[in-house]
Amino acid sequence: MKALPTVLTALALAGAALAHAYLVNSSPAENSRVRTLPGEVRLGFAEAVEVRFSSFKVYALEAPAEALSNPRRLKELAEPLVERVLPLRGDEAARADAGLKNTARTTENIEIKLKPDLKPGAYVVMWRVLSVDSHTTSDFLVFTYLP
Ligand SMILES: [Cu+2]
Repeated sequence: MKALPTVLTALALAGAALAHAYLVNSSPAENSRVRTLPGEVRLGFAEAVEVRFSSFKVYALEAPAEALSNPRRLKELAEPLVERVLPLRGDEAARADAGLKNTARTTENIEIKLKPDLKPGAYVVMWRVLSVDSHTTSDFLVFTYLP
């Protein structure tokens, strides 16, 4: 029975890790193809995020045509872009999004407006969120818009 406290500690730590604001759902879904561009991207997080201290962006992803049906390749292409542009400020003109619809200070459900008339291709939705438990989480997802 000596191992029990260790197991319980491990479970407690796992519970703390799970409390982070990780993504639980999105629309468009990760790696999905949409034929019609929605007006906004929706992200659902496991716990509420502090909207003002979080960052959400959508960027078009430069990708060769043959990569558009290859999620792994798109993810590889997206990684350096996310690293480069997620920390940027004042990059509104380069982005495919037009800011957040959200007005509440904290929420689990983020709505990112998309600019109208976006071109077909791959898009990266990226975020760095501060959750209400004070943890920061960063991630991204890719979807393709191919009418
Ligand atoms: Cu957390």
